[in-house]
Amino acid sequence: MKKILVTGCLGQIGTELVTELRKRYGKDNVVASDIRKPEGNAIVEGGIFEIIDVLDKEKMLQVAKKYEVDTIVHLAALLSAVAEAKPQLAWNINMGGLVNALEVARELNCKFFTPSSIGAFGPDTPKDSTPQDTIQRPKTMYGVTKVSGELLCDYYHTKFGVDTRGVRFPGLISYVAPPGGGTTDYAVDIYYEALKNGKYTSYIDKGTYMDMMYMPDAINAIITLMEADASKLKHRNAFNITAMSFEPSEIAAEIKKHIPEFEIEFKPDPIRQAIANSWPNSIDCTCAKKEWGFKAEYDLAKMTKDMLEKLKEKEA
Ligand code: VAH
Repeated sequence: MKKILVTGCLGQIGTELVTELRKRYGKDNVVASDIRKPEGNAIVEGGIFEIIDVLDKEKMLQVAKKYEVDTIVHLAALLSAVAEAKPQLAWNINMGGLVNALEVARELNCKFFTPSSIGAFGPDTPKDSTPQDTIQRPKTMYGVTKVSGELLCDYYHTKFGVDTRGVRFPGLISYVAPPGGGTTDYAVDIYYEALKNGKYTSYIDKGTYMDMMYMPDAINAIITLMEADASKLKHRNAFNITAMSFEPSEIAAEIKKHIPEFEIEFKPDPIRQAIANSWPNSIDCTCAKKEWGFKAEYDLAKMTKDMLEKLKEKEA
C-alpha cells in the first residue's frame, strides 16, 4: 500500500484507521473521504479529505484518479440495527457502494479491503468455534449484505484479478468515535455509562455471548492483512478474526474491578436481542493466524483498563 483512499472515514473504524494510516504511510498518502465534511473534525483537518457519496461512482473514480491511489479501503456501510430498521436503504448503500468501489478498484488496478462481520453468520451456523468455511444463512439484511459482499469480492478477484481482501469483524470497541447503529454497541456504551452514572441498562440480555475486539487490534489487523504476501492467502476475503468472547455480565464484572459501585441491569431490546441470538458465541480464527499472522493484543481485562483510563482523560 502506498496511496490509500478510505471511504466512510468518519465512522467508528474509519476515524482510527485514517489516523493510524497517516502515521504509518504519511498524511499526504492517505485520502480520507465521507459523505459529509464536518467543520473542525480532526480527520477532516488532519490531512487530505474529499466528500464522496459511495453511490456516486464517477466522483469516487475522479478522486481515486486525482490522487493516483493504489489501495481502496471501503468502510462506508449501514450497521446491523440500522440496517434492520431500513433494509432497502441498507441494501442500496451497502451493495451499491461496494460495487462502485470494486469497479473503481478494477478500473485503476487498486488493492481492495472491505470488512465483513460475524453478522454474516445466521442461526444455522455452528455457534461455538464457528469455522472459517461453514453455513452462512443470516436472517438480517446486514448479514445478507455481508455475505453478498464476501461473494462479490471473491468474484472480483477470480473474474477480474482485483486483489480483494477482508475480515469478518466481531463487535469493535473504541473510545475515539462512538459506534453507529450496531448490535454490539452495548459493549461501548457500558464504559461511558459506568463512568458517567455508575450503572448501565443493557439492551442485550445476560448470557448472550458475542465475539469482540478492541479497536487497536482491529486497525492492526487491517494493515497486517493488506501488507501480507498475497500468495499465502487461501481465504483472501472474510477471514474470521476475534480477540475475545463475552456476555454482558462478564464485561460488567471487569468494570466493577475498577468501579466497585458499578451496577448493570438488563432490559433486552427485542430487535437487537434477536440479531445477537442469531450470531455465533465464538468464532475460530485459525486461518487468519496461519495465512497472515493475525494476533490480538487486548483481552477483556487489558481493554477495560485502557478504555476507562482513556475515557477519563477524554471526558475530563
Ligand atoms: C454491528 N458493530 O453491531 C457491528 C458489527 C459484529 C457487529 O458488525 O452491526
